[in-house]
Amino acid sequence: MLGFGDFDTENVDPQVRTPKKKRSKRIPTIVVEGNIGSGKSTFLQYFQNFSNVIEMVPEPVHKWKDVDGYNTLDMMYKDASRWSLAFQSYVQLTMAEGHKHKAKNAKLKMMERSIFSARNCFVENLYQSKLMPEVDYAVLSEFYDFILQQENTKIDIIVYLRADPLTCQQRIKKRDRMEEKSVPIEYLQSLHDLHENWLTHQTKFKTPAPVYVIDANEDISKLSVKFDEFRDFIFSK
Ligand code: D5M
Ligand code: MG
Repeated sequence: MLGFGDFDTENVDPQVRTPKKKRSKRIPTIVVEGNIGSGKSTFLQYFQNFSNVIEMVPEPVHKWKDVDGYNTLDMMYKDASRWSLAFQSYVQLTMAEGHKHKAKNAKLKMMERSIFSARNCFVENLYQSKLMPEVDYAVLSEFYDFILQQENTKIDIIVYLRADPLTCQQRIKKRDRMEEKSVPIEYLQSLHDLHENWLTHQTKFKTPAPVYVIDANEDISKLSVKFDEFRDFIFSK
C-alpha cells in the first residue's frame, strides 16, 4: 500500500501541482423576489423575449417535487413541522446551485428567487411561527453562512414584485397547483410582512443588492408597462 510519503512531489511540474483555475468573468445577476403568486413567473416569461441577452434561472420547483421520488414541496405543505428541515436544506442546496450557475452566451443572468429569500423569508417564517425548532434553524443558519463564504453568491439588483396577500391568493387559486390547495391567507400575510421587513425596511436582514420595487397588484396587461420600464432601466446601464 502506498502512503502519501511514497510520492515524490519534488519533481512535479508546478503547473500540474497547482493548476491555475480559469476564471470566467462574473455576469451581472438580477434576482426576482416576491410572495407566492406575486407574478414572478410572468415577469420571467416577459424577459424570455430577450433570451439572446438574458439567461434565466427559474426557481427549481421541479427538483423540490422529485427528490429521489419524494415530493418534498408537498410534504412540507402537508406537515411543515416534520419536513421543513429536509425541504429547506434542499432548497438551500438548489439555490446555491442556481447562484453558481454560469450563464454561457448571455450578458445578464436572471434568477427567480434566491438563497437569500429562502433564508430571510421562508425559513424565518417557519422559525417565527414555531413550526421549525431552534436547533433546526441554527443548523440551517450555519449551513447558510458557510455557503455564502464558499460560493460566489454576489448579485447586482433585486426586483421586488410587491403584491397584496389577497391578490396573491387569487392568483394562486387561478394557477391551481396541487401542492398549494390549502395555502391560507395568514401564511401569505406572514410571508408578505417578511418580504417587506427585508426588502423595504431592512429591519433584521440587510439586502445584498439595491432593490427595484414594482407594484405588482395590477392586471398583467397593465403590468407589462412596468416591465417595459424595468427593461429600459437595465438595458440603459
Ligand atoms: O413558488 C413556488 C412554490 O414554492 C410556492 O408554493 C412557494 C414554494 N416555496 C418556494 N421557496 C420556498 C421555501 N424556501 N420554503 C417554502 N416554500 C417555498 P412561487 O412563489 O409560486 O414561484
Ligand atoms: Mg414561480
